[in-house]
Amino acid sequence: MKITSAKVIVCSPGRNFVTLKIETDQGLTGLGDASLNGRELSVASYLTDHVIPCLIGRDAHQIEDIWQYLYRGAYWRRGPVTMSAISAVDTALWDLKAKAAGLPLYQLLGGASRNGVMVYGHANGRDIESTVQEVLRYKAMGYKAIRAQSGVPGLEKVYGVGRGKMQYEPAEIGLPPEHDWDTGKYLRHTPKLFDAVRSAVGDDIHLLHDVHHRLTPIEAGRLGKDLEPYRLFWMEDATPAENQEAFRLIRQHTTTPLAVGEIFNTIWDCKDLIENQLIDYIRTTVVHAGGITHLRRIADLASLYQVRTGSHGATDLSPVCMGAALHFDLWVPNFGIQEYMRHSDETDAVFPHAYTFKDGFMHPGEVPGHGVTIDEALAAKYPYQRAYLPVNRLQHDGTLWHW
Ligand code: EZ4
Ligand code: CO
Repeated sequence: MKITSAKVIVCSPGRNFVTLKIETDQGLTGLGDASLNGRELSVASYLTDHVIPCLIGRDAHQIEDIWQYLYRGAYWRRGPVTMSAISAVDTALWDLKAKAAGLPLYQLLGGASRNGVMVYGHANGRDIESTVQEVLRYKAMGYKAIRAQSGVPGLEKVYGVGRGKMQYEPAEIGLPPEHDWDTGKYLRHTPKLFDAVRSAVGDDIHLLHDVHHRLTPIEAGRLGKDLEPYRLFWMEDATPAENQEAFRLIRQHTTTPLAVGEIFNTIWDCKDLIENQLIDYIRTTVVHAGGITHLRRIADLASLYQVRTGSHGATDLSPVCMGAALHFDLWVPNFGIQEYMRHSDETDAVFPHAYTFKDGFMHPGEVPGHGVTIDEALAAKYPYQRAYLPVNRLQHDGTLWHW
């Protein structure tokens, strides 16, 4: 099965997505997601200008060889732009191989290990009361696991809390918006939030929280300890992880399970965290960590240390990534949970898909391939719009902080 052509489709049905489409001499096409929030056009250029010319004429069945060729062959290894591009190629090739075999992708990985994929949804509110209401709304929709984020008194904008009734979407059109931050206010508020949420929702629902890199390791240790009575499923991105060793300090102070990895792009970002058992869940994704091929490698390393998967699944990862991720999740032996932030109706219309949600679980469907396609004519009606994630500054003196 020879690769005859490939192209990049950039569209913005509510938000920006980068999609790679590979065509073969068998008449089959494969799709891969290459979306990188706020840096979409860099990945599009990386693919169009540097990767696609190297793909033409290759055997689409040689997924591993093409992966190694793009990783080692670039000389400049790793990084989010490179790895998102490799991810897109890898995902499209798995899609093709599964279509050629006439099987849903999860069957090629080794078949289903479970009946469905437990996902968690996002409950966000301006204050504790509205967040509690959102958590109860998600519970009523059938979710077994819910992430709770609330506004913090005295802070204008906080990660996870949208404007008005709109669906939460962190990237905003134009140049990066600026948010304010105060660690003390957040640390005093968050245990109160989970005290209210846990007593309202009962013991049977898994609760999660995303710190979004805001804390120092010792502050994260303090928060983890304060949240222990509420039995969280995990505390996510408690501190930036460039220094993997930082998690040792958090670990020494709390039994709240730790999750990290949504911005990681290779196994090397995860290695020390996993081998030293400093985390409980690894959140690397199909689109940013080298596709199915590399995610499988990370999950196998993690399985040696009882670290489970919990892939990132925000709306800036396209339905193509979500479809591929669900096949991976249905198979991977050390599965933990999958994040699921619902896409807008416009996005779902541009990317018709076989995956479904029912009673808190998702299933990738039984269509050959990963089960996600693109309506190119509709996609063309939504051109790229410059949009960026916010930056954060400390409220008291304007120092640039982690967002
Ligand atoms: O801010 O995907 O767990 N989910 C998250 C996301 C990230 C965005 C960044 O592009 O942290 O909402
Ligand atoms: Co996150």
